[in-house]
Amino acid sequence: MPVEHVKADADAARVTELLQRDGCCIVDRLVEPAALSRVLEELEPWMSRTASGPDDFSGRHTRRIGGLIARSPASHPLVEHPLVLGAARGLLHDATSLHVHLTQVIAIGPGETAQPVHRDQWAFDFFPFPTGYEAQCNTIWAVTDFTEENGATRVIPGSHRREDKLRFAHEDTEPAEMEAGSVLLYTGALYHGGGANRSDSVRCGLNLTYARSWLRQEENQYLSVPLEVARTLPESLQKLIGYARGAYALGYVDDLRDPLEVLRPEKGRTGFGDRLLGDSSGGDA
Ligand SMILES: O=C(O)CCC(=O)C(=O)O
Ligand SMILES: [Fe+2]
Repeated sequence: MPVEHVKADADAARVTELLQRDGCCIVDRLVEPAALSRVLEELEPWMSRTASGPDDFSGRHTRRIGGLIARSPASHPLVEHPLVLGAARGLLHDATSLHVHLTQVIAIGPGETAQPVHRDQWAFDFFPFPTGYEAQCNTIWAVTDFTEENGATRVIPGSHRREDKLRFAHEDTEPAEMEAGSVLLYTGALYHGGGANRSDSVRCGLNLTYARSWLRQEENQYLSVPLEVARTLPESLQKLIGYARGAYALGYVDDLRDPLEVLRPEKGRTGFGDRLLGDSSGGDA
């Protein structure tokens, strides 16, 4: 079964519906490709000195560059893209809030072999989440075109409902082919993996993932984003990277202070429990 594509004017509820049904979907040309190449330009100082991965999972011909919130202001509108966040919140609707889980450019070089097929939620120490329960919502934005030949992400639509710890062969997977500017969304339970790159150019993707904010972040945002940079971010992004409680009492600072108060002391006490502050949606992060 190929991956379902929707147009850029699709609403978040439709994307959530597809994530629930298939575990993945592609939104075609959601942004101008230039919005993604700007991220690469900002990351150039780090890209050029980053080595490729040490093992088959990271990819021996693949370079991964993280810390995008601090290093790439151009990534911020993508991290906070309303359609993506709306779809992610729809998928994880019963969580008090969600937070950024990781930010990473994945540049798969020529000669790379296929990454082992996996579930991203295995990062949570292989905790066996019940079938149908999603812990995270992931995206890969196509910075370059994604083709079968250059290593488009391989996915198994519908596999988010399968048993845990299954092994799959290449023939079981489909390439998530898409034009630059498009985004693949997939759930934490979807089986997938980076594709082999048989072309002579680099396949570049921007992996931005979100998780229920009671889970530990894969990329430590408190240390990846220096405090002086975190202080300058818009409030919505501060909350989204972790300066908000993950539930009523989760992540408070010293005397039951909200983490946002550390970045924004001028706000005074923001209260204890977003839901008690007249925000019936449970906060915007
Ligand atoms: O780069 C890709 O297409 C997928 C990478 C991936 O799934 C991962 O590193 O967890
Ligand atoms: Fe993955």
